[in-house]
Amino acid sequence: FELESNLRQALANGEFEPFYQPIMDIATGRVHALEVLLRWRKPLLVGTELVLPDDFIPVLEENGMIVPVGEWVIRRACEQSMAWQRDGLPQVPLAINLSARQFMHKALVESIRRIVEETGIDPALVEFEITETALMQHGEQTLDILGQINRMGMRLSIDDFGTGYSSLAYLKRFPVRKIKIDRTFVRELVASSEDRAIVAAVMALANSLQLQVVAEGVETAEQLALLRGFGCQYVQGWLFARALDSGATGQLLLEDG
Ligand code: G
Ligand code: G
Ligand code: G
Ligand code: MN
Ligand code: NA
Repeated sequence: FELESNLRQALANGEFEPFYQPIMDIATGRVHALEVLLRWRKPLLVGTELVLPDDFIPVLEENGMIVPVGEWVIRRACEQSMAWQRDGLPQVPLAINLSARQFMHKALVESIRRIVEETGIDPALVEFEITETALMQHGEQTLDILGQINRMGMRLSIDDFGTGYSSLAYLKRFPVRKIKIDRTFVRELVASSEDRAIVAAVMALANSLQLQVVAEGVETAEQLALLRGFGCQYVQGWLFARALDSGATGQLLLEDG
């Protein structure tokens, strides 16, 4: 209960803060996109503590606050992207996570439309990441909402791919551009021939469905080399950068341009 009321205050007091983790293009070595990863700068008696999503997103999903907080994240990240644009930094798409609960909320599409109008962001610079499990949960309604988002010019990715159970027939019906191979398959890539077989199979599937692939959780040069060999185009992980605050991200974009 205390956590819940702290989270309500956090939204009201502006304690949430988007961080940004680069998704790299293997071929060019440049930043391909930025995944938006929420942090909570929780005030302590002295100073603040940076709280990671696993410690508060599940609570927000449970009590429904993920709807207003999620809307705030989209708006804040789009405003930040416009600020970088005004500073003359290279334009890269934002990849924003959406929870299943945000999908069940009727106003999602309308609030996204309003944020696009009010911030002036180019919809082509916004992608949404939805987990495989969330996609499978709501069937036709999800398909309808994804279609509306797609018609606004925004792209969709499947997050944590391989950890849920997706029907391949379904995958074909969703207006999805990218899949993100879950980091659990990348972690043991060097040691595990099974994980290498899984990643190779996902790459083959992605190629035949003309989907782009991002590998998550890349921590070593050996993992990167294997992924490159499998034909993976995009990579994300601590080998390149952690999630950074907006200042450090701006600096990264400056060096990247
Ligand atoms: O860095 P990491 O600990 O940031 O994030 C853990 C998980 O929290 C992510 O995989 C993602 O699923 C979830 N998450 C992070 N930021 C957001 C957000 O802004 N909205 C939603 N819905 N989920 C997020
Ligand atoms: O939405 P999603 O669950 O995919 O969010 C990405 C999560 O993975 C975030 O919690 C982020 O901090 C984390 N992450 C990013 N890069 C790495 C990495 O190289 N290794 C590990 N273990 N986690 C990572
Ligand atoms: O330093 P920062 O507050 O961004 O890190 C957030 C959390 O993500 C840390 O608690 C840590 O567990 C994890 N993390 C971030 N970067 C790395 C990294 O390069 N290596 C490891 N092992 N963990 C990291
Ligand atoms: Mn994600
Ligand atoms: Na993921």
